Amino acid sequence: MTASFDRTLLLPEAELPDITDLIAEGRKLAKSVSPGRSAFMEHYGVSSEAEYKRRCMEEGRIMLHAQIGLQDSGQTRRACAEIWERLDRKGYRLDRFGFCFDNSMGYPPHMRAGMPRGVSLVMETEKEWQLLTAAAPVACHFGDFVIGQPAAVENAIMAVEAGGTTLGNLAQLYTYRLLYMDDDVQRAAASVMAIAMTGALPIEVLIHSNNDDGYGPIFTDLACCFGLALVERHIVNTLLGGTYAASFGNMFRTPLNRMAYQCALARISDAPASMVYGNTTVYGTDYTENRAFLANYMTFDIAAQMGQPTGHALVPIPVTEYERIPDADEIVEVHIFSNRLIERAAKIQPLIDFGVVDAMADDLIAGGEKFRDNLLRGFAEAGIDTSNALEMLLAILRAGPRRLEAWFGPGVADETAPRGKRAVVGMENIVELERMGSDSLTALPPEQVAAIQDRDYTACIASTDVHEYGKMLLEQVMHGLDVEILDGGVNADPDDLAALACDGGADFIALSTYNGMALSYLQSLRVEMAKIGLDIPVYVGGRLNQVPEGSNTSLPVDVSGKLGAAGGTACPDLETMLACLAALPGRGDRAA
Ligand code: B12
Repeated sequence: MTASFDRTLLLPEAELPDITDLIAEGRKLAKSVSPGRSAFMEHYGVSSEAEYKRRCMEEGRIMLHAQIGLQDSGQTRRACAEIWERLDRKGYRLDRFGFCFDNSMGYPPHMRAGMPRGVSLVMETEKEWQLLTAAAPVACHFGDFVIGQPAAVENAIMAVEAGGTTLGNLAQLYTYRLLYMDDDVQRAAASVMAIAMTGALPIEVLIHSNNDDGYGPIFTDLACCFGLALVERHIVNTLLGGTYAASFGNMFRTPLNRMAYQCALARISDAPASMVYGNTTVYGTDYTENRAFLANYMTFDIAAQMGQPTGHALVPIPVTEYERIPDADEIVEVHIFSNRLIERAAKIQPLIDFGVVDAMADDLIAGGEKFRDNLLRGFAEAGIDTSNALEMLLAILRAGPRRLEAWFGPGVADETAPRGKRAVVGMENIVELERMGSDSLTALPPEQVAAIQDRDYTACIASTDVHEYGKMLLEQVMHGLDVEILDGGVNADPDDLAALACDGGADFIALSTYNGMALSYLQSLRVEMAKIGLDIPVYVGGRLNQVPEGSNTSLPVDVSGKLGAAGGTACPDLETMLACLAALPGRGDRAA
């Protein structure tokens, strides 16, 4: 089944930037870019990370990646050097560092100063990029806020000139909309140019796309996620002359799904891939429990790499990750742990039945190819030029995951399934989320249920950033309590959100926030609400923290205690908000 819609639904513009010009401009730029040499390149005598990865694949070496998320670039450099040295002294090798760039890095350089800052790394000068790649002989993965962002071209040039040869993150084009940046055409065009530029460089550059950062987590069928990776590969490799490298893992809970996805990627790609993230969604506040999850997913990821190397470096996630951004000690600890697992894995790998993994990989490939073919046919029938990378990227971005799945998903029709189709391979997080929602509803005292249902509430629900699960959970629970919902979307701008709540007659705003801007966002929202005379409760949940001005650790601190004074109600959990809602005066009472 394919969709039936018209081009103007997704591409209403009379004219878009000319794709031939964009590609030509990108290729011309490549001539003026001088690829730099990093400490990693000098140490291993390679011209790119891809070359190094191929060498490791031949040697059967399992590569490891550490994600580093401090805000200050000097502290980041010192942490990189320290982590590498401490592991080296133990006889262990760290292959790559991934830098968690701050979302403010996605704005074009001239706009950055006045834009909201999150908790992650900010690089102000060219020198800082150079110093970062010189800090340790470890490949530098510029995986976030480069490709897919308004600053794609500027950031890609900086990265390549500093010696970076893996750049991401194409999937973020769809989901990492920056606050106050509405121009998705510019964002997609900049990404097209940057990718075309990398394809014309004299060195090999991988275009990383973390499938979990894009629409992956919102699809209910993993085959759609794989299918979108196939579409992206077509866009990057065939339409733009770049080299696509798919990444995944944050959202993948079961070893079988992890192994099968890795195996399916190995079968469809001839270039080395970037990295497999550890499963971040499974962690909670208990470090001992987290260690059990860590050992579980790492063991099977290692076994999968031993069976079928893909060039993916594995990313063991520090056990503190649920609570806060991990520090150097925690990163060193998790790498020692993982190196010991690698040493032991050779004895486990032969015990695994790879036939089961292969069978699921077959399903993913068959389902993914069906998704890709449905999408290419559906877009073409709608009048979208499927040989035009800009049109393709924009159409995907604007269609969104729910429509893409409903239109092109490979599952058979099933009215009871969330998107009307039975998943080929179910997404565990969506299933888990639905379980959380129904548990919450079941556990709610009947008098609270009755009180909320009685109130005839309208809720305006939004997320301040890309994290959508908290919002989805809120929607499910509000729906279960007969609360009408105004959808404020994700990456919601404070002014748009205030206007939506006001125009839609919302009784309250429920805000989910994760990027370490809980307080500053609430303050901006209250300013916007005051401008239009709106005074309703604002419930805030998620990660209620922020990096304090002038912090010398650059780690975020809890701000829940300050939200009340800023006009919000801090909600450590759903129950806090539900108790407040049951106690609020009803519509009739307020009118009177
Ligand atoms: C899933 C996830 C992602 C996914 C999001 C997928 C998606 N489309 O939703 C992806 C991979 C895309 C992602 C990206 C990023 N992430 Co993230 N992510 C997470 C993760 C693993 C889970 C969060 C989640 O959704 N949980 C599921 C929800 C349902 O459960 P919960 O959080 O426990 O929420 C409970 C309550 O808080 C409540 N709740 C939630 N919201 C609300 C709202 C209201 C009103 C109420 C009443 C209740 C409520 O509901 C739940 C049940 O009680 C956390 C780490 C972790 N294990 O928590 C990091 C985490 C939130 N991410 C983090 C970061 C830094 C990022 C990035 C900025 C990294 C980067 N530089 O690229 C980007 C975001 C960039 C952007 N543009 O916004 C940090 C935040 C750091 C901080 N503030 O201290 C965390 C904590 C990881 C870490 N330790 O570093 N992430």
